[in-house]
Amino acid sequence: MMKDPLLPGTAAVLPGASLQKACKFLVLFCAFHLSITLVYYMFGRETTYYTEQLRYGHRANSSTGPLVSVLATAEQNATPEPSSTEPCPDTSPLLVGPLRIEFSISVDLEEVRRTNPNVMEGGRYKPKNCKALQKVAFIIPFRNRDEHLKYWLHYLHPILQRQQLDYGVYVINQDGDATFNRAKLLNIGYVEALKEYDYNCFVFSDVDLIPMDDRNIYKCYSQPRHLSVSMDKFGFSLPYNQYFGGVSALSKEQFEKINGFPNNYWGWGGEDDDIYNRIVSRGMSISRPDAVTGKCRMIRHERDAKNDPNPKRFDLISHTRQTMNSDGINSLKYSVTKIEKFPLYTKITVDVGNPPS
Ligand SMILES: [Mn+2]
Repeated sequence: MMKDPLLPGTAAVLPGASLQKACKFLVLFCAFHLSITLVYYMFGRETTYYTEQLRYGHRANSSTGPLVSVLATAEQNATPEPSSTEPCPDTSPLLVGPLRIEFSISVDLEEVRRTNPNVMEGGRYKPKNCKALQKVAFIIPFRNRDEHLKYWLHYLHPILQRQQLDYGVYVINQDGDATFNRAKLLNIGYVEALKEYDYNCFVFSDVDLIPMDDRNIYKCYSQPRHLSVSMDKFGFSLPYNQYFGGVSALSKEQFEKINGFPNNYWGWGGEDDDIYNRIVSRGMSISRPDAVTGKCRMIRHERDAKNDPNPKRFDLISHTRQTMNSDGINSLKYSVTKIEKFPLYTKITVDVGNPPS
């Protein structure tokens, strides 16, 4: 007959020695566990796991359990700043992917300023907890588009911070009402930004283009980068293979290699094709994000006054190779009318002159 071990008195059936052993083991295990917890509490803040978490923000909190969370708070209070000399990771852990972009909302710049407290005067930012991989100047050619600029600042500042860039925003405002000259304004932005800071990358962006995915990193690559590859205006595809308009990025070296951009394209069109020709003629190629990551929206608008299609553009584009050595950053002439530091951007008003009559 089997004995039921749960019946009273049946404990005696177990050998007394093994029960004692089991209890001893349990007590030892508890003591061991307690001491490990204590050791972690005292020295745990030194572990690399923990410093990683601090450096990259606190996204991991929910999955790491209460002990680490408590430590994180304690450590934050003890020392305000972890080292910022460590380079930022290749891929920012802060990216969120696809974004909802709409232009029906109204944007209040005071509110944008409040919600981006780490952006410094003139639209400057650098990550606090790591050293950014690139110093990027954003150059926006501009005239009378304050409404569009509001959207750009509203959407781009949070994106660029998540991309962990050391950056500055430069709005290059063409003074007067002569014919618009986009490429010349871009050249001026390059020169003026370099006077302020040691930028090594330049992103040239139209004021009315907003990326729809923050994985489209607004930085420089081993080849000149075309960033606005999938515009809603063109049915989310490239209008033609050589298209280099909208938003592009060139490193300082790449920009110097092509003598910057042309100064003699007055009015709408052609200057982006000239830039494309310059790049290809110097043996470089265009790098692009894929069509999904590269999606972006353009704010619908009427054609600006004094920016009619340039009738000379086709002739000019066909001679880029002959003209590019004498027309570019080495022949740039302009004067600065005014430099204004706003909380979210630097506005540089310039006189670019008039088209030849
Ligand atoms: Mn436009």
